[in-house]
Amino acid sequence: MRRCWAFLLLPLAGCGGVQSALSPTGAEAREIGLLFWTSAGLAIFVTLLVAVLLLLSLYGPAPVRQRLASQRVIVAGGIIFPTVALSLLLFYGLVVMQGGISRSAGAEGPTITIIGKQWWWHVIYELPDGSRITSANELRLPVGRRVALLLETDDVIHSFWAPQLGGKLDMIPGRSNVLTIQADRAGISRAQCAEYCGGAHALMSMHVVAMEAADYDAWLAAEAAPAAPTRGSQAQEGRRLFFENGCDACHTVRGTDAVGLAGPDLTHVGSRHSLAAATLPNDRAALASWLIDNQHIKPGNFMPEYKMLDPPSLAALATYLDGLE
Ligand code: HEC
Ligand SMILES: [Cu+2]
Repeated sequence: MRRCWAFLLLPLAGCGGVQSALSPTGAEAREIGLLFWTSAGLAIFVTLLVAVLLLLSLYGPAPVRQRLASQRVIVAGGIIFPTVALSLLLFYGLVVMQGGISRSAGAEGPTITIIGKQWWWHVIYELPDGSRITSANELRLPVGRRVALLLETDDVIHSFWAPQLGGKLDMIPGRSNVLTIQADRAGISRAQCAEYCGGAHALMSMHVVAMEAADYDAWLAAEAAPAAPTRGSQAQEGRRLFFENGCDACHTVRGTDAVGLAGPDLTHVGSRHSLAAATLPNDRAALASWLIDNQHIKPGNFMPEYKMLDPPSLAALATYLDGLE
């Protein structure tokens, strides 16, 4: 019987890991974590205090009960204490918020624009020299550098939330909201769209990869380069099928004739940690299943299925895409 209680602890399993505000890996998230624990601590203290006072006023000795019934206790405990405690908490919350706003002033490059799309992320890195590098469905950050994220949308309201790194901020049509974050250590965490944005909203996630500054600069230079040359006959066949099937109407592969904009940039798709906004792992098998079965994998998404592709064609396309590193 007693073991049943263990089930009550199950939800706690969701509190650790790559998408948890309770295990911060960035300055912003650390402050929010402290605010959370302070509020939670205060709430627990008040709950216990009220419980004890309630028990005393019901079952305590007569003199104690009489004291608790006095007007002074009611005014002090029922009006003054909550007013002071909640005002202090509000003030603390505002200070944390203001800290987040003023931090954006000291942001170092690159400025990263993230545009929410139904149901993926368009990511643009802007270098100090003004050049722009287009990518998708993965955010990479340099450890120890303060980075300003410009959060925008092309369609409906989305919300960017990488809980280990900072608070969430909405992406609102016609606006560019600035969120400044800084990763403390290298590693992969996870972001999630946090505002219901239509059918596949729950499958609109993204890996956030924090890299040591030197690795980051090397990665950014590689990301800026056009697609790797297509090597091997199978990959070349895949590339031919890519254009024959009209994939280029929606996807860009820099360095080729594919300049479509309706879907994610695929120039370096092979080097990402996941596919379709962290819906699938990124390997050849997953690429092939995405092409023929994406409406089952991510219902309602805006890419058509290519059920007519035979296994050799699928394998060729997957090899081509996998090679775009
Ligand atoms: C009508 C436009 C359209 C066409 C045509 C199209 N796609 Fe897509 N594709 C999309 C959209 C939109 C997404 C994003 C889906 C999502 O995650 O919500 C996508 C996602 C993808 C992804 C995952 C990208 C990532 O960042 O994880 C791959 C790979 C891909 N498409 C390959 C192809 C290939 C290969 C073809 C041709 C056989 C093709 N697409 C044809 C619109 C299209
Ligand atoms: Cu969304």
